[in-house]
Amino acid sequence: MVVQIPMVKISLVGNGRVGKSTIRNMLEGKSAPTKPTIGVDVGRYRDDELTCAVFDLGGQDRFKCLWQDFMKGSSLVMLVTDSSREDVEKSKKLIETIQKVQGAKIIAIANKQDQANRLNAMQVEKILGVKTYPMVATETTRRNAMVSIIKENLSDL
Ligand SMILES: Nc1nc2c(ncn2[C@@H]2O[C@H](COP(=O)(O)OP(=O)(O)O)[C@@H](O)[C@H]2O)c(=O)[nH]1
Ligand SMILES: [Mg+2]
Repeated sequence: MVVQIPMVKISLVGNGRVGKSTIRNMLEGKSAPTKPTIGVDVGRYRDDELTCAVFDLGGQDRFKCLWQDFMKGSSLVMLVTDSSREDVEKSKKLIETIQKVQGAKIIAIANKQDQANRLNAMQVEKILGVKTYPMVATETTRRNAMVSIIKENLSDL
């Protein structure tokens, strides 16, 4: 018997160059991207328990007007920040737009924890007001950790 696993939609949002596409590629088992995302890229993650479409939304300001439409139907929205104080403060302004997505759980990823002068996940969480997880998206060994973060937040829907 073939068991159908439902497809779950996940959206990655955040400012430009914070690591959204690197996270999408990491989930797909690919190495880091070199080109900026134009509009939207869709990745796919699949294992025995979970199949998901990972929407990676271009972070440039000119695409932000499209976000709300692209995020529709997401079970999980991950707000990605590079964990610099400047970017975290900027990201805080995005929370309101994200909160308009009906039925989506919202979490934040405090990426680039390998870089100097970054806020840790707890500090980022205090500023953004949503559950925040530390990440280094360029380290492929963190892939399992990334998958666990997703599963943990889908299971309590
Ligand atoms: N040092 C470091 N660099 C990262 C990390 N994640 C992504 N990058 C780099 O940051 C740059 C922008 O990443 P990208 O995924 O294209 O950002 P996006 O615009 O949010 O999609 C690339 O050069 C990545 O290799 C990380 O955790 N640590
Ligand atoms: Mg990108």
